[in-house]
Amino acid sequence: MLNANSPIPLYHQLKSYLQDQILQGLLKPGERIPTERELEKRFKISRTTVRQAIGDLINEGLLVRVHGKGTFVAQPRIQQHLGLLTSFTQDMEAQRRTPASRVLQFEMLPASPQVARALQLKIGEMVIVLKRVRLADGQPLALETAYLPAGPFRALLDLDMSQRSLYATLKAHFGVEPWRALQQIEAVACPAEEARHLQVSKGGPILHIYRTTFDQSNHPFEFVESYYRSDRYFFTVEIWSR
Ligand code: 16G
Repeated sequence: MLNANSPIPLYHQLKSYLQDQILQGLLKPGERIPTERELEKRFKISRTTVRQAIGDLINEGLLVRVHGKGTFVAQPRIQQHLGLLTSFTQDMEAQRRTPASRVLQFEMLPASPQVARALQLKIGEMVIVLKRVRLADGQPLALETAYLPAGPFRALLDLDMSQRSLYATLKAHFGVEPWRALQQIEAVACPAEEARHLQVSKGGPILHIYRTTFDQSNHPFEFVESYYRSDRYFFTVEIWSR
């Protein structure tokens, strides 16, 4: 029950109540929460109060509203540690999710100035372009376009990359392992094509990530431009004082 005499605003009390229900697993991911009318009746509060609490929880990513269907408990986000150089496959397996890829493009093309600079190639030198939708338990999470120098990695094109991890394949076939990477992250409005592949709204928030990965000899072997669903990821980084 909510306490109308408490100095804590009613909307905040309702919000805490719903948060607790989610944290305790009484309301489960994907489950529909009671309607505004039901909450209004059950707690004897105004529609405005209910809307304010639910609106806050939607903004915080704990609830999602599906037009015409209701408001649901959001899926827990993927926790990603930014200090660890791992592959998508490793990340998903560590979280007991099943990774999969849908290959959208896999071919050899001349390097653009941006790709050439990142891979320390000449503009127009051939690179392998591998564009994949990355899924976990069947849900699209990211769209990644990786560029690798065609010189050493041409034989990749003979492999079926919808079933493999790129990093595991590079290690097994070419003896190349990621040693360090430089990553940049920015928030952008999701472009139309990416929105379609990721099943998010066009123009909604999305994380745009660039990664250049270096091998054991500190030579760049991949440049990746990706779009990560900001509603599905939560990044953590540990920082130290000087
Ligand atoms: C990660 C990397 C990507 C790399 C991929 C390989 C980012 C933000 N992340 O998703 O650079 O190509 O792992 O994954 O770029 P895989 O070995 O599962 O194919």
